[in-house]
Amino acid sequence: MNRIHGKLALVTGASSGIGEACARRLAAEGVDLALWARREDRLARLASDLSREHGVSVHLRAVDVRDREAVADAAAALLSQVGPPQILINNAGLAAGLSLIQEGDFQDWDRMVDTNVKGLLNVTRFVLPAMIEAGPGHVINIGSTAGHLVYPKGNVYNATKFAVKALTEAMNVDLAGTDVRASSIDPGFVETEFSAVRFHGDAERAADVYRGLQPLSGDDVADAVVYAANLPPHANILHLILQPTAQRNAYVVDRR
Ligand code: NDP
Ligand code: 8X3
Repeated sequence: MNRIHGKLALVTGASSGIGEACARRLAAEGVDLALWARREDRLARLASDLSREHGVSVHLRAVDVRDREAVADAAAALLSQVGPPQILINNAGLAAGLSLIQEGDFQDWDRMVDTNVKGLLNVTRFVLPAMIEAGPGHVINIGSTAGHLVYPKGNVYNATKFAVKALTEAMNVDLAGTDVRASSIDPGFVETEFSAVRFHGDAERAADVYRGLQPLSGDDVADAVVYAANLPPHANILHLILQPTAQRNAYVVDRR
């Protein structure tokens, strides 16, 4: 049963990877879209594909979620031109670097905290009040297995994803008395641009992350997102951990 047809979903970080896959999967279910990311050319191509292939309406905006004023403007434009989304997918995020905490790079730390935590908060703060008023609604945060178990040199990235886990739980508590629910979908290794971004464009090092195993695809994660979004209003996934079968946990990775 399709319970999301005709709804509006705001997807942040829709220009690649998991966010793009969510946009494609949601459009296939007949969900109208608002797509945010910094690379507007990519959003424009995606929007034109999706409206042509699925007949959904797509509203796009170049937004850096770290820029609170830009997020406020984008949210105001969305709410006045299209209306409140019923589904908010807080996906924009990244890892920058992989180093011991005593050797960490301040710029990498700022990028991760400002995007994964403060960016998610910026978007949520400017969009959620209208979602609550319009209800029912669903906030789906993209967390990570990195938010359940730390790994060596993951330190600040781990901390941001532990924060996403905490914020998902906090949202659920604070949303009591409303018709909005909050979930996190928490993947392990997904082959996207994530590792190339983490290693500052070092493609060989990025490819090595997925060596000898079949990682998840963005589509695998999008399936989980749609499953959560499509649950009836009385049911909610709080956290859904989705790993490649070969990634038994952060430490036991079955590479063949
Ligand atoms: P990608 O690098 O492929 O996609 C990241 C997306 O986030 C891009 O669309 C990028 O768009 C957007 N983004 C990054 N920074 C900003 C910003 N400041 N403002 C707006 N948009 C931004 O990686 P993934 O698809 O893998 O990552 C998506 C989410 O999934 C992240 O939160 C990541 O932590 C999480 N995740 C990823 C896993 C993996 O193994 N790949 C596993 C678990 C979780 P643009 O550059 O155009 O702004
Ligand atoms: C991304 C998964 O294990 O590379 O969140 O941190 S991992």
